[in-house]
Amino acid sequence: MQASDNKEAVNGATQTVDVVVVGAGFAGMYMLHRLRGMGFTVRVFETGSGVGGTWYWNRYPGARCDVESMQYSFQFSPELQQDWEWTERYAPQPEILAYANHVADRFDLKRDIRFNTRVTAAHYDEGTARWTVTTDQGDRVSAGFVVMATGCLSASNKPGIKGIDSFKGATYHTGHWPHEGVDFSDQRVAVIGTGSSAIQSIPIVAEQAKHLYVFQRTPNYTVPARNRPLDPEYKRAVKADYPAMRARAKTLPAGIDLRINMRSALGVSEEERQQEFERRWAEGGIPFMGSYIDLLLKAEANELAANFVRDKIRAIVKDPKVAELLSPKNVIGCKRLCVDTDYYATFNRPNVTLVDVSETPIEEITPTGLRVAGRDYEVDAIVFATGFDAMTGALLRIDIRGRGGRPLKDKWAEGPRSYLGLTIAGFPNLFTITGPGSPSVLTNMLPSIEQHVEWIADCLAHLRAQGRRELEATVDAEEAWVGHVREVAGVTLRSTCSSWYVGANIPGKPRIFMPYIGGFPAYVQKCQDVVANGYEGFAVA
Ligand code: FAD
Ligand code: N01
Repeated sequence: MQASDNKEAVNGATQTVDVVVVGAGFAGMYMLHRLRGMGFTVRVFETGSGVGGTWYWNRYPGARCDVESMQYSFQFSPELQQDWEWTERYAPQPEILAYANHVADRFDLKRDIRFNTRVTAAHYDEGTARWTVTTDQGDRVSAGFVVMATGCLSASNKPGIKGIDSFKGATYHTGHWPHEGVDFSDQRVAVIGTGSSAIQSIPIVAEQAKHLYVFQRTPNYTVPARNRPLDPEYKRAVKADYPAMRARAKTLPAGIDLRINMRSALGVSEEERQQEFERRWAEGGIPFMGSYIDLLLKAEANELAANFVRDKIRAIVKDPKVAELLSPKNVIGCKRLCVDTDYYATFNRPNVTLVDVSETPIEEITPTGLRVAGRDYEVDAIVFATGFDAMTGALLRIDIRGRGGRPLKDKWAEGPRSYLGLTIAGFPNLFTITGPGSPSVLTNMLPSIEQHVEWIADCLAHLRAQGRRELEATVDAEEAWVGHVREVAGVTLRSTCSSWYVGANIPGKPRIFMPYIGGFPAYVQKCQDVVANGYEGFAVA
C-alpha cells in the first residue's frame, strides 16, 4: 500500500479508497473506527438507512439479546463501557439500536457510511491488486482491500411456499420488521416458524391478536429468560471489575461466562442433577446448557437435560396433546437454545392454536390464509419467522469474483472454504468478519467481532509497514483449516440435527457444520500463532 492510497480521490466516476467495508452493524462500525484511526481511507456501504445491522432490521415484538447486556457490548473503549447504562438483564432491541447509534455518534462514524446502498459486486483485478466494488446506487469504488462485515444472520429466508404472493392481507418477516411497528389488535394472525424470533414474538403477538395460529414444523427447546431490570448495585460491581470480567470470559469456549459446571451429568445422583437443572431453570437463560460439562458431548447426558425440559413443558401446557407437540425430540442445544418469556404458557390461551406442519407441510398460501392438510386457516396477517440463509447467504448474494474472475459461488458450491473464517484462497485482500470457519455464532458475537476487526487492522498495518500490497491465504493452509473445522465439529452433538448451522433450513444448501466449534480461546491462539509465525499460511506479495 502506498502513501497516495491514503486519500479518497474521485477519478472520473471511480472513487479510490484504501478499504471498502460492506455492512454497518457492530462489525462494520468498529472496523471503520479502527481503520480510520490508523489513517486509512475507508468507505462503508450499508443497505439499511441506519447503523446497527441485526438490531436495525429485527424490530419484531419481543426482540432482545440472549447474551446478558453487560457482556453483549463493545469493550474496545473503556470509557464507552463505563458510560453506557444498560437497563435490563437482556436489553430489548430499541435499547441495543440506541447503543449502536450512540457508538456511531460518539466516534463520528456516520460521515463515512453510505446508507441505503447495497453492494452488488466486488471484482478483483490481479494486475493492480485492487478490488472494484459496485453498488445498486451506481457507485464504483477501487479499493486495495475489502472487508465483508455483512453479518452471519442478515440474509433473510422467505420459504418458497406455493401461492406466497397471492395473499391479500399483510405479510411481515421478523428480520425486516416495519420501523413504525405493527398493531395486531383484532386481527387473525399466522406465525410461521418456532425458532428464536418466533419464540420471542409469539407471547406478545398473542396478547394483541384476536386469534393466533402458530405453524410449527419442528418444536424447539426454550428456557425462561427471567429478564429483569438491572440492579444498580450489580451494574456498579460489574463496571468496577469490567476488564477482569472480560478477560475471564475470553478464556471460556463461548467467550462468555456460562457458569459451566465441570462435572458430568452422568456422575451425580438423580436428586442432585434435578436440583442443578431446577436451579438453572430458575436462574434463566442459556447458562442452562452449562449445567454439566458433557451435555453437548454425550447423548446420554443430553437426554437427561432434554427430559427435564420436556417435563417442564408438560407441567406448563395444560392440553397434553399440545404439550406433546411442543416437546422437541432431538438433542437439546443442537439447534441454538431459545430463551423466552412465557412462551409455553402462551399455548394455554384460548386465542392461540398450534398447527403441526411436521408431517403435512403448509400446502399453499391462498389470498385469505394458509392451507394445511386440506384445511383453510383464514388470517388477516402472516408473520414469517422463518430465519436466515445463515453465514454464507449475505456473502453469496454479492457477485464476488477473485483471481481469474472466479465467482465465490463456484468456489463454495460444495460449502464454504476459508482460512480461519477470515480469508479465502483465490480471493486476495478480502476479509470476512465472523465468516464461516470462525467461532462467530457459537460465541458472544461482540468479542468475536472485536477480535476479527483487530486482527484485520493489525494485518493491514503490517502490510503497510512492509510496503506490501497483496495478502492471500494459501490453498494448503485453507485445506488444513477446513479439515480441522470439520474434525472438531464431529466431536460434539451440535452437528447432528437439521439446523441452520449446517445449512439444513435452505433447500439445496450443502450440509456442512459452518462455524468453528473448537472454542474461542483455541481459535484466538491460532490467529495469534499465525501472526507470530510471520503470517503463516499466507502468501504476501
Ligand atoms: P449484522 O448486524 O448482521 O450487520 C450486517 C450489515 O451488513 C447489515 O446491516 C446488512 O444490511 C449489511 N449488508 C449485508 N449485505 C450487504 C450488502 N451487500 N451491501 C450493503 N450492506 C450489506 N448474537 C449474540 O452474540 N448475542 C445475542 O444475544 C444475539 N441476539 C441476536 C438476535 C437476533 C434477532 C439475531 C438475528 C441475531 C442475534 N445475534 C446475537 C447475532 C447478531 O447477528 C450479532 O450479535 C451481531 O449483531 C452481528 O453484527 P454484524 O455487524 O457482524 O452483522
Ligand atoms: O430463525 P430459525 P430465527 N414451513 O432458523 C421454520 C438468532 N436469534 O430467526 O426448524 C414451516 O431459528 C423453521 O422450521 P424448522 C439465533 O442465533 C437470536 O428464529 O426448519 N416452518 C424454524 O422453526 C437464532 O438461532 C435471538 O423445521 C418453516 C423457523 O422457521 C437465529 O438468529 C432471537 C418453514 C426458523 O427458525 C435464527 O433465529 C432471534 C416452512 N416452509 C434470533 N421454513 C435471541 O433470542 C422455515 N420454517 C437472542
